[in-house]
Amino acid sequence: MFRNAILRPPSSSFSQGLTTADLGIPDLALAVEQHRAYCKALEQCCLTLTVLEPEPRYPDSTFIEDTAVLTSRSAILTNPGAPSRQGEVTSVGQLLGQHFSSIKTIQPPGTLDGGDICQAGDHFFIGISHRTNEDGARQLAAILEEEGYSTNLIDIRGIDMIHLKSGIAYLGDSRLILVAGMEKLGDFAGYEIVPVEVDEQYAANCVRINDYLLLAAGYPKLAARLSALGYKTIPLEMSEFQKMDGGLSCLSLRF
Ligand code: CIR
Repeated sequence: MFRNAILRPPSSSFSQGLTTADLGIPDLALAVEQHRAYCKALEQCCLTLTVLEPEPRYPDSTFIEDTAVLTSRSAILTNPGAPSRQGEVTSVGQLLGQHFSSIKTIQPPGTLDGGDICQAGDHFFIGISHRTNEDGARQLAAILEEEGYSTNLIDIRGIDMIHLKSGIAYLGDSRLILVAGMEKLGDFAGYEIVPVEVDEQYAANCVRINDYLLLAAGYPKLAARLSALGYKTIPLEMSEFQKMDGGLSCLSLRF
């Protein structure tokens, strides 16, 4: 059960963030509107929100998920793999200090982005990507294992994906969403796989929160499949965040 979320709206420098998407320049006003709708959806999921001030010094700071990994036992502050994003962690760490009695930190030369971490109950899939290096992934695995979780590492450097969670999501009930082709990268035995076709890949980054599932709007095949499985989905417009390589999960830290 999640009770809280931390978010940061996009700032005036949003369009200067990192991106590989060739989808044009984001419209800030529309991004702010989409972010508001996202906040409302989290409230519908019964979360209490802490909305931080926009932070123009860090154009990617709205993608706040990358700054920490939160478990029921501790908060682990990351060291984001993109140098332009490493300063985002300080203010999030200060806030998390008010909520968590145990705060740990990924140390350089380890790098790690929260978007590479997928929790599935008491198990964590940890992506090694162009942002999360092997050192960072192993540091996190050691911290989590000490806390009693199991982990396994999934190397996604060979595929065209920014973060592990661009292609995988845990739905609860031992079910995993997986983009076609990813099943051969890791050991997913024991999970029921809900496959996502490559043309709907962006929608794989969905987020189960309590009784609901947040889903990017505009992906009818996955939406139909999830409704048929009984999930109550909340579709959200994400066009402006998609232009900056961001998905649904990266807009909040949930605990
Ligand atoms: C970046 O490249 O770091 C941002 N423009 C997008 C980060 C997306 N984060 C995520 O999927 N967890």
